[in-house]
Amino acid sequence: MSYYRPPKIASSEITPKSLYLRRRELIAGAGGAIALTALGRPALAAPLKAVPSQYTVDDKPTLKEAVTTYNNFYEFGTGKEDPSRNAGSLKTRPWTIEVGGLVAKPQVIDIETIMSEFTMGERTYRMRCVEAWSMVIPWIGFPLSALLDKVEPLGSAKYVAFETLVRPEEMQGQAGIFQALEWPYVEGLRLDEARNPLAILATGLYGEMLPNQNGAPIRLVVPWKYGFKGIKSIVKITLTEQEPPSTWNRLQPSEYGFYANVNPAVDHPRWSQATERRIGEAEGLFGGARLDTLPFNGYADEVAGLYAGMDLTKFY
Ligand SMILES: Nc1nc2c(c(=O)[nH]1)N[C@H]1C(S)=C(S)[C@@H](COP(=O)(O)O)O[C@H]1N2
Ligand SMILES: [Mo]
Repeated sequence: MSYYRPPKIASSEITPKSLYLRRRELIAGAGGAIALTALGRPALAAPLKAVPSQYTVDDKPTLKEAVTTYNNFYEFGTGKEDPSRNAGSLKTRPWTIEVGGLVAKPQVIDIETIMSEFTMGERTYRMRCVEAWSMVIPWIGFPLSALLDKVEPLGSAKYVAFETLVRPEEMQGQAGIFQALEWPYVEGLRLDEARNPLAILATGLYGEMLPNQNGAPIRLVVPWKYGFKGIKSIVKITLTEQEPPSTWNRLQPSEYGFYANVNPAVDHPRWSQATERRIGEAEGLFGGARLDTLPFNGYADEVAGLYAGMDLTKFY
């Protein structure tokens, strides 16, 4: 089977290392502090300091209005516009992430510590939902590997498990009789996938704090995988020896794999994955133009090596 080459990351986008390191210092000096309102909650439009990254694609970013109003976040309802209508009730401060399991230094890390300790970078990534629509999102975040380094995974650790908050008082999709999913929403990566430089924890988009509907205050972004792997509003990260459960795989294992790498050669049982609808590229806010879907969502150069032994015509 023949794959065509995805568009390369433009070499003009690659920041010379000296400049990159100098910018890092400038940012570190600025302290990465977030403006807080009188209520002690982060000002919504607070600009985030971020280092431009070489991991940015040339595709035109999707309109911010579409990125923040066409969402999947079932904790706030199953409709695309439910999260932007309903997620305002989520309190994102105080917020901690419990990082533990097979690590030398388990710890509970406060979001403010994360915001100030890690150097944030801006990365414009393609995002391909398993439902065959896609966007291009300028995220702000930092490599997941930096957080893993902090807790020092043990040699026995093979996977990283993630969990979203459970708080039905603030997440209306978790309250009431109809439950779309089993909570908490859970996801996982193999440790070497988690350590790939493309895997980030995002705290912002479009130069601002992450809106609640996009997974505030911190969510996973793994751009070579289907969107459902990008778990939102994370409260727990656990290093494990066994492959951890993931929400959509558990719900329907024949339709949603644990790996879920974007693959135009393997169709969903109910629809083709060969093409996608690029939101914002046709009339109307959510209108989409048909584009060919790329293997690994166009990130094969960076990640294909992780799956050297796998048959890419098969479902994983
Ligand atoms: N906790 C949680 N995380 C989630 C989801 C969800 O329902 N709950 N939906 C996933 C799906 S299917 C997609 S496509 C992306 C959507 O991210 P976005 O709304 O920021 O574009 O979030 C993923 N992360
Ligand atoms: Mo999705």
